[in-house]
Amino acid sequence: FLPHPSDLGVVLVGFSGGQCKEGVDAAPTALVQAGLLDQLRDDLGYKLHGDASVRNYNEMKPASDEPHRGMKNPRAVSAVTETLASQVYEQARQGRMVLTLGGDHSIAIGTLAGTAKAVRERYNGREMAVIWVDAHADINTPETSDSGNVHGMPVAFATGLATSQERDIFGWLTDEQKISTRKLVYIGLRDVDRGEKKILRDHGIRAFSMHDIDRHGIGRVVEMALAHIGADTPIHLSFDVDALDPMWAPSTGTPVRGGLTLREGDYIAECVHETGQLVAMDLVEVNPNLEVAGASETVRAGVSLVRCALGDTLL
Ligand code: 5AB
Ligand code: MN
Ligand code: MN
Ligand code: MN
Repeated sequence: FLPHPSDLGVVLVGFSGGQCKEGVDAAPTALVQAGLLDQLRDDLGYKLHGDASVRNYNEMKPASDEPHRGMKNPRAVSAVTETLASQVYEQARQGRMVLTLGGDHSIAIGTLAGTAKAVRERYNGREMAVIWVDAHADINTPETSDSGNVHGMPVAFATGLATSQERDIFGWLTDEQKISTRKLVYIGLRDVDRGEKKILRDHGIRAFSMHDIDRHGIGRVVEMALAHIGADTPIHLSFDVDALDPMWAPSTGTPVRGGLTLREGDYIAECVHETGQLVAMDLVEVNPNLEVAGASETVRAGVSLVRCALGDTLL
């Protein structure tokens, strides 16, 4: 029942409305120009599906978009992610692995919704697991968020910890599109807000911080993360490039020092590939307009992470 190994649905999301810095919408074009899709086709042998051009989702602007419960651009982010949910679902439902290139991390509200629903349908109601690799937990509710930026909230909406009655502000999310906090695991955390720490604790969510990686090493941490998920569970990997140390990925909106090395990031991706259970990957938060001197390095790091997750081997 696993995705056909060589079919890949590609979704290119030029969107920056989940946060306040322009430029993260330029990442898909930069990643494509760096040769990512050519490499997936020519080196790794994937057959690519989906729209080959980057869609400018920043154009999806509702007439008025006043903040709601502190959220900025709530209707725009909601409209974009609702569209994305069906795009990703369409690809996943046909048994294709889905690669989404963001854009800021708010887009994961859409990508997770799309794969969660497709996995339930294709695997007899089975719940998928999510590996969230990030410096941040992105599990603020509108009420716990200090910034109002929705890219800090996608996990809260995806798990149903944040809900909404307004259809045009994430009220479209159905139960079959949501994921379980039990099947969620974090790697790389080092900048978690106070309210988020309480949410992680209250719900017993499995999280491996940089401290855990220092203590056990990346090998053991990935082993524990995969053990938590359990074998035979479809995996959605959501990779925020800011999980990497700014030394390797400086061009990102919310960099935090003390992060993963490029090899540790690649290693996580390689191990997820090795499970044979990967059904979708997001690569988000590359912003080529920031720390411009390091932009090509950041893009190259992103290319490397995706290649590793999709089965590139060293030997
Ligand atoms: B990212 C912060 N927790 O909610 C917030 O880059 C940062 O997708 C969120 O991980 C970072 O604004 C969002 C302070
Ligand atoms: Mn982050
Ligand atoms: Mn993130
Ligand atoms: Mn960030």
